[in-house]
Amino acid sequence: MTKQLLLFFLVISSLAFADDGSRLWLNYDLIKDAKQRESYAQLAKFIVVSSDNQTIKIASEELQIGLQGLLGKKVAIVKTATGSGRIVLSVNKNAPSTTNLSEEGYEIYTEKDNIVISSKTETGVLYGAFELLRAIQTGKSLTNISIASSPKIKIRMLNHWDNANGTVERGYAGSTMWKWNELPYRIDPRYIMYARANASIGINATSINNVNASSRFLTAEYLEKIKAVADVLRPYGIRVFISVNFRSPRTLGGLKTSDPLDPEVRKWWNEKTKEIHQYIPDFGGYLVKANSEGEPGPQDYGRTHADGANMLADAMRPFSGIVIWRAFVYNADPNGDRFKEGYEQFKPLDGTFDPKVIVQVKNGPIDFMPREPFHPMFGAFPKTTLGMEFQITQEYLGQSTHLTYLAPMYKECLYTDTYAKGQGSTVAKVIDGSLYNASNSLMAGVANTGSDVNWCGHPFNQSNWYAFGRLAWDHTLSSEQIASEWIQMTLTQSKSAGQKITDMMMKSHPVYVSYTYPLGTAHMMGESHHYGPEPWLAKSARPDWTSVYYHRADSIGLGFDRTGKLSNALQLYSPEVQKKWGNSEQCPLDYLLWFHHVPWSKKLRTGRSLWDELCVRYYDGPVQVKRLQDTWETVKPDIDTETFESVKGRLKIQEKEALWWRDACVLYFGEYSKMPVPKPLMPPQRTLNEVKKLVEIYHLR
Ligand code: GCW
Repeated sequence: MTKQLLLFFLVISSLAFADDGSRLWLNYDLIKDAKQRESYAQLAKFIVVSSDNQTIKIASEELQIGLQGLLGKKVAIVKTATGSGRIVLSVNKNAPSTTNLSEEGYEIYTEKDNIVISSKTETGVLYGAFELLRAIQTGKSLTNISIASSPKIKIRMLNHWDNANGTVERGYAGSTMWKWNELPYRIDPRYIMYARANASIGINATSINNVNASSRFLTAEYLEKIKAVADVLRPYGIRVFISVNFRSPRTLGGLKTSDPLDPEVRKWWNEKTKEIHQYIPDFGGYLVKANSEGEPGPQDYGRTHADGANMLADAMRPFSGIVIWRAFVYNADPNGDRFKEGYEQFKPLDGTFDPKVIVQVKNGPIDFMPREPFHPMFGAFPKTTLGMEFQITQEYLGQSTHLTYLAPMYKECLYTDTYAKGQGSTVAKVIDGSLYNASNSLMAGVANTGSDVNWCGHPFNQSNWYAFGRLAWDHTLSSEQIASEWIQMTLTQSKSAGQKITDMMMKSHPVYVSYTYPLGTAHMMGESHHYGPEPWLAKSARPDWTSVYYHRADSIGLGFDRTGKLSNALQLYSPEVQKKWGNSEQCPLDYLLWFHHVPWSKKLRTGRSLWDELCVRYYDGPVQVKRLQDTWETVKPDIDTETFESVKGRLKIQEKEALWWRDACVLYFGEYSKMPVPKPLMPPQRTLNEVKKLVEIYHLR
């Protein structure tokens, strides 16, 4: 064989086996260990279903596809079977096994060499089927398996920021996955993959369009399209929501106003809501961004957020859906503090929202920064149901090129104590409804899906979708466990490689923060595209869209004093939190500059001055990225070639850009501190102007 021919065959065979990432964590690759395969096969001879319900059919077929892949053999779906090795799917409201389960909860147990998946609902059985597959994918023993699980949060939701024109706001994985031009006539098979992936992690709601919403989504033409999507997602337990533009009564209905107290406007929404239900009988409800970043809202008519939300809740009254009203609002006040805006605008409204309304609050008070203190609204609104909004898409977190695993960041927020009702009043308890006995609960994640073959751009970005869903189901799961599950289901069956990759993932968020926003700095990214460093940004359409507004660097020091002199934002928190963060000597270093303006030469508890500590962290970031690269090299034999190369290339970009962040910030802040980069660190090899030029390229038209 000639060399060329050999090369050709090599390329072809590697393509044939290449993993393009399209199957996400449901790749169901054959279990390599034959013994283990055989032991599972003994317990999986038949899938027994006695109902022809569509969701149960989906559950049984998923088990069949999964087992076929994992065990390499076809397991028959039957109505009855005798003997051992049956996997029985059972929906039974009154079975003793389901008594302590919520509607969507499930139990998996063994009964005489058979495995039973039992739930009060079909969707619960589907979740149980995925759990059983996950147990096999992650190599768990099924002998005497006994799992009972109910979701901690009721609405576990993805928010798509997808536009009618096919783009995705803050999307880094191609264009929208919704083919608006083809719907309702063609159903892209990816919708089914999307539904399976979501159901596998318990996501049960999705808002399909951008919160910067076009009224188009409420036209009959689009409702037909959305209906087609809802019909696909329904049997997977997923309800569809629509983001609405508050001005729709004017733009779409031809009314003179969209004032929420105007009877004509109310009538318009009532009728529109009825009309939507003709297409989508189980419509989830509305998601609204109002009076925020130029979007219309009730304040345009001198009304409050509650007036707006309650009007929509009224329209939803005859139906089971709800209204999700976002608290992401802020005005451009150069002398104010954006940190306080959401809290201050909503606080007087606590107790005035309709029970059908959930107020959706971003995890932090500014805007999905790589590290933010928890939003002060959590714990301060006993009479309002607050939902959590996390961002899965990595707007400020390296988009599609930096490896950043977000479960630790989500958990850091969820497990911070608000002290609202004494010690142990964590954000998680506010969100899951247990702190205030709320009847509803919500965790939403801004989706990172797109038209890319692998859905999410960076292969590791899939893990953030996965982690979000797992935590929305059960926020007590550890970040390590979630990472390790995802790796085994997606990347490799090798235990040692899995351990190394878990380690990489667990380090990735702190590493990212280290070279971008150490010590509690925030919002210093490039204007509008939000990528790369631009700490010198001083002019923008709004003062609170600049960088200098946030870092407040001057000849004395760095950081935003929120203890009272410049802003009293700290007072929005309970006294215990104020005590923890309000004293610059005790404030955790990760949050320090969120709350304090610290002199450059001030000695921190690390023994270094602020300036030295800042430099040490900026310099450590790129070094750690190199370590990630080194570790990645060692797992090469255990990873699919295409995935391996894709991550390897991205880690190279990440290193280059970590150095870019480091040099930009160290050179820029050095102009204020007037202090040298501490030895043995080497000062940057380029000038501030050279780094600024790199950023200018981004703004060239
Ligand atoms: O994070 C910011 C984004 C905007 C986004 C806004 C929001 C949808 O830069 O693109 O708009 O937040 O959450 O409403």
